[in-house]
Amino acid sequence: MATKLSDITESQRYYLEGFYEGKFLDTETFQKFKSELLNICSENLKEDFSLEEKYLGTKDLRPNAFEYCESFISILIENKIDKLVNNLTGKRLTLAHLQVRTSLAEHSYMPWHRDSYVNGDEYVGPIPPAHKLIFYLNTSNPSPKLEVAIGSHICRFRNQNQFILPGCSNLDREILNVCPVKQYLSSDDTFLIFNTGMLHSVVPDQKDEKSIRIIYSFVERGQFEEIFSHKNSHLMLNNTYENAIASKEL
Ligand SMILES: O=C(O)CCC(=O)C(=O)O
Ligand SMILES: [Fe+2]
Repeated sequence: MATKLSDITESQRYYLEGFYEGKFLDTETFQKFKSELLNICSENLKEDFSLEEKYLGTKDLRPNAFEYCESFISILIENKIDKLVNNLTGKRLTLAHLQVRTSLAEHSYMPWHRDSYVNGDEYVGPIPPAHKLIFYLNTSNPSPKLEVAIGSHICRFRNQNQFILPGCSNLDREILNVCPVKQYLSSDDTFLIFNTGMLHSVVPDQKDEKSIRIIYSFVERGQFEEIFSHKNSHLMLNNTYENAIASKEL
C-alpha cells in the first residue's frame, strides 16, 4: 500500500524530516516570556543572575535559566509543548535542560554538527538523540539563525571514525551535499523543534546584531536518570516541569 507524501501525519513527517515549526499562542505569558528575553539580551538582568561566556562571542544565563522567570516553564504548558513533543516523537519525553544564550558571534561557534554521534567505539551525547525546542527571538529584523539538513538524522552510519569537526564526520560532509537545508529565522513567535541527531549549524550573527535564543532539551525518562539527574539544577528543572504538567492534568 502506498500513501501520498502530502497525506502523512505530523509525526510521520517529523520522523522523515527531523524538524517541526510551530507558533506560540499570543497570551500574557508569551508577552512576559518575550520581554524577559529582551531584557536578558540587553543585559538588564534580575539580581543574582549573570551572563557568562561559553563559546567565543556567546554568553549563557547563570546560575540557571529556569528560575529566572516562571514563564520559561509555563509557556511550555500553555502551548501543550509536552504533548506536542510526545506526539511528534511517539515517546513520553521529559525536560532535561534549559538554556538561555546571547550571541554576538560573527563566526559560527557551532558549525555543522550532530549533538549525538558515534566516534569509533564511543558515543557522544544521548542515544537515541535528544529533541530540542529552540526559539530565537527576533530583536531587530528576522534573520537566519539555524540551519538543519532535512532528513540527516536518519542518514547516518555507525562506524565513523574520521571527523572534520566534532559531531561532523567525513561522511556527514557528503551527506550535506545531498540533504536539502532548511533555514530557521529569528522570529516574533515561531519556534523550531528538531531531532538533535540531525546535522545542524548555527548561522553567525550579522555585524552589530545581538541575538538571543532559549533552548529546551527533551529526553526519555531513563536517559534523564542516567545522564542528567546527578546535577541538582537538572533535577529541579525536571521537577518543576513534571509538576506543572501534573497540576495541569488535575
Ligand atoms: O544556537 C545555539 O546556541 C545552539 C544551537 C545548537 O546547536 C544546539 O542547541 O544544539
Ligand atoms: Fe547542536
